[in-house]
Amino acid sequence: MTDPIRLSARDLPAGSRRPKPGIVHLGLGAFFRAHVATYLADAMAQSGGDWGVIGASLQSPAMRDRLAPQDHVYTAVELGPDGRSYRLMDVVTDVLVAPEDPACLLDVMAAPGIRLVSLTITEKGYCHVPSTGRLQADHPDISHDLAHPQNPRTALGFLVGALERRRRAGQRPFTVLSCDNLPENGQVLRRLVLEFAAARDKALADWIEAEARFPSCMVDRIVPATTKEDIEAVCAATGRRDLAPVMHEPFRQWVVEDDFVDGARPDLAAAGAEMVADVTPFEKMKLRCLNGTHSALAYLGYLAGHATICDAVSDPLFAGLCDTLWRDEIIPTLTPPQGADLAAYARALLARYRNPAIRHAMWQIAMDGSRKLPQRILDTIADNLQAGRPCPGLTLAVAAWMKYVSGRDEAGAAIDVRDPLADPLRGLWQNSPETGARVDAYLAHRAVFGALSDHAGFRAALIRACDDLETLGARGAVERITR
Ligand code: CS2
Repeated sequence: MTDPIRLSARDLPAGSRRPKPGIVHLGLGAFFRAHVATYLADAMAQSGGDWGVIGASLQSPAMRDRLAPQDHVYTAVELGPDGRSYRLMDVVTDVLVAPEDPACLLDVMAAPGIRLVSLTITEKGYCHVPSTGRLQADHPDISHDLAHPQNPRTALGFLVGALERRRRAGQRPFTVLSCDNLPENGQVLRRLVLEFAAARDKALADWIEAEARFPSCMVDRIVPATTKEDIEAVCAATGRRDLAPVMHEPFRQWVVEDDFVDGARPDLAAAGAEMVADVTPFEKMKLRCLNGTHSALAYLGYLAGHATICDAVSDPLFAGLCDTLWRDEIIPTLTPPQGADLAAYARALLARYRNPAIRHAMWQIAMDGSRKLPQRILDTIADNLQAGRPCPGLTLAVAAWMKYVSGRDEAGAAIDVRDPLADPLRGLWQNSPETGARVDAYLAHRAVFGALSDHAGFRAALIRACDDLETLGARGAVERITR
């Protein structure tokens, strides 16, 4: 059998015109390529504009090595409950690998044609303290970047370095658009950039504060990690070898604050994005209803033996857990966006989770929990405590995270924990003499728990949840919650 031909720009429809670059995107992961990139492609198809993307990987050459040989073209595979569809994506025009040539990336970001720098660098990429949103000043890469501004490693170092070059050249700044799952992601990033810039040059920080824009946005699309089997299946279906396909659900949503430097942006509304004045109600609804139950299912479902979200919600016990969390512990903390029906939103989420074509692995959602829990679960717990509302389900999810990151499951088998705090948290569950000491050992991580570290009521509830988890197991503890 002949080897399949490698995907390339030759496979694009006749007459396709690759857009000139207008955007640098930091963090060329699957989510960007399956969500933001599809909106950009649709916006340009509807309204034109040179909003091509120069992607930049801040750590690894892997994505560049996969995309460059195929002219940065890749396949976006929509996995519907009733079948698949394939779309060739051509908005990425180049990929840089920052560690190979940081100065080159700084030059590209400072180029006048770049009017937008967007980011999907995951929660840990912000080098911030999750509970306060402040810069993690003792982060080794932050210390390095402050000392070596022409040779940065972090997104903050590149953003401030490029803005400094633009200021020196008398150019307008670019808009900075965080597309990560953080509450008020634009404002969090703005504060971090200003804090970092002020540590270098107060006048630069003042210019950025006055002239740059950092709109917040809410992004939503379930994008499971691409597997080797996915690559082979795409090859069989399309007759082309694509080493960088992305798999995604049909649903997508993008709600963006319309606050761009000189109004310069792609026509995202033409692509179906919602341009708003305040994204807060949308992001809180999504982070708590979707990401909060995602994390609860990931830890409790994994401990109960489920490998994917779909497997877990096919189990009536865990579908019932989601309903209980939405009804009793999450929706009561929300002010819905105007016209939104939160019960209907939750039902739609459960239908999305049930999509049998999406194999969304628990490990993918469970990773980096110390950076995800604050905005997904702990803030919701804090609001419930403030309102005097018990939240045993979310507290049990925290207990399950504690057990998960200890590195051992209920049978004592090792768990491949991927988390910035994996080392200090490993074994914490097993090594504590009794539950109170165990809980205190975790609550000592104030960067995760913030003010909850000192909340007696939360501590008592967490002790009860850990005891249930230890004596009843995840299934038994969930049964007690959802009875
Ligand atoms: C998931 C998110 O991996 C995770 O943590 O909860 O990537 C989730 O799939 C997206 O936020 C959905 O929009």
